[in-house]
Amino acid sequence: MEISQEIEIVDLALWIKKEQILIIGDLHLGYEEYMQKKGIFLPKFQIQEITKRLQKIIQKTKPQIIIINGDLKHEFGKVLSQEWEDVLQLIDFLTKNSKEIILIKGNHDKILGPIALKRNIKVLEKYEVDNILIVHGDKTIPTTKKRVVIGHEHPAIVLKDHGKVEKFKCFLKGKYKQKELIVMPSFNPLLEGTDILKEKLLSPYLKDVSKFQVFVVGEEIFNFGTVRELRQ
Ligand SMILES: [Mn+2]
Repeated sequence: MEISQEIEIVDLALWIKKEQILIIGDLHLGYEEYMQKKGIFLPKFQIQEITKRLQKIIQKTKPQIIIINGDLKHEFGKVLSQEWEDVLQLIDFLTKNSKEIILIKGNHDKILGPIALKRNIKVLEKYEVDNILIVHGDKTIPTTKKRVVIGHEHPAIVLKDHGKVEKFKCFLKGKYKQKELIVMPSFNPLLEGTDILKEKLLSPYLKDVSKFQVFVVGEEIFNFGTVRELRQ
C-alpha cells in the first residue's frame, strides 16, 4: 500500500520505488540476551524469523540499497560472540541481496564502527534522497527535505475483536512542522511496540499524534484512519 507518493509499505518495511531503496528499522538484535540478563527467558528465534520475513520482502522488491534506520543491535558493550554472529549474519544476508547497505545510527547503536569496518558498510547520522530525510528519530535533525521517515518509536495499536485483544504493529503518517512525517514500526518480532493510543510517546518528532493516520500491519496493510477516530 502506498503511504506517501512513491513510498510503499511492504510488510514492516518501506519501499521507495523510484530509487529502489528498502528501509527497515529497529531490529534490536540481541534483545533475548538482554532480557535473559534481567532474568526473563525468551526463545532464541529472532534472527531466523527476521531473515525469513526479510527474504519475502526482498523477493518482492529487489532493492539496490537497503537502509537500516537505527537500533540494529539492542545493547552493545560486553557483547557475546553469539550476538556478534547474529549481527554479521544479518548483514551478510543483506549484502547478498543488495548493492549497498547503509546503517543509520540509533540511540542503541553506540559502537557500530567495528561492524561497519569488518563488513565495509556505511554508518551515517542521516540519509537524504529526493525530497526525503531518513533518520532514526531519537533527536530531531534540521533538513530542507519535505518528508521525514523515522523509527525509534515502535508504534503499535491494540485492537479488540470479539473479545480477543491483540497488538499490531503500525505505521503512522502525519505532520512535523511543515513536513510530512512517516513513523516506521520495529522489525523485531519480540518487540511488539508502544500502544500509540495509550502510552507516552518517545520521539521529539511526535507531540500530538491525534491527526496522524494509522496503517496497521497484518496479513495485509490496513488504513485505520486517524488516531483521534480510533480513540473514540
Ligand atoms: Mn531507538
